[in-house]
Amino acid sequence: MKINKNKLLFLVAAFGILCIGAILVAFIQDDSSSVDPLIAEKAAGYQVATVQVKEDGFEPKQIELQAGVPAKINFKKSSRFTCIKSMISKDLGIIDAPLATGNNIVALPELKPGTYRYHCGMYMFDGVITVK
Ligand SMILES: [Cu+2]
Repeated sequence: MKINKNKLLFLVAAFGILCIGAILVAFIQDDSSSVDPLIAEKAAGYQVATVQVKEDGFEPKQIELQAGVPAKINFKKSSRFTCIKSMISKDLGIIDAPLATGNNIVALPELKPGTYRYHCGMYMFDGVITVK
């Protein structure tokens, strides 16, 4: 009887340690994704923009870029509760850029003025890039 009680205590303690470990790992991951990777890209001469990937689509839905300057866009997914797993743009020649939780940098070449559309892999949500 006594051994069983000890075993139970050990299991409870082991489970508790695992839980704390999982929480710590989640915090560390959040911390690393909170550093803005676009600071370095901007310093390297790119024009930069951030688009949030949310439960209800891309935000902002429209961004503006300057013509003739290569761009880096961070499709930042802060929430795991979104069905958006990739982005596609016929206009930009992007076949299927995967969007994972955290930062997703999509590189764009020098663009001509115009309107470029993109959407999620399931054609549920869309966004617009206006180049001037
Ligand atoms: Cu979807």
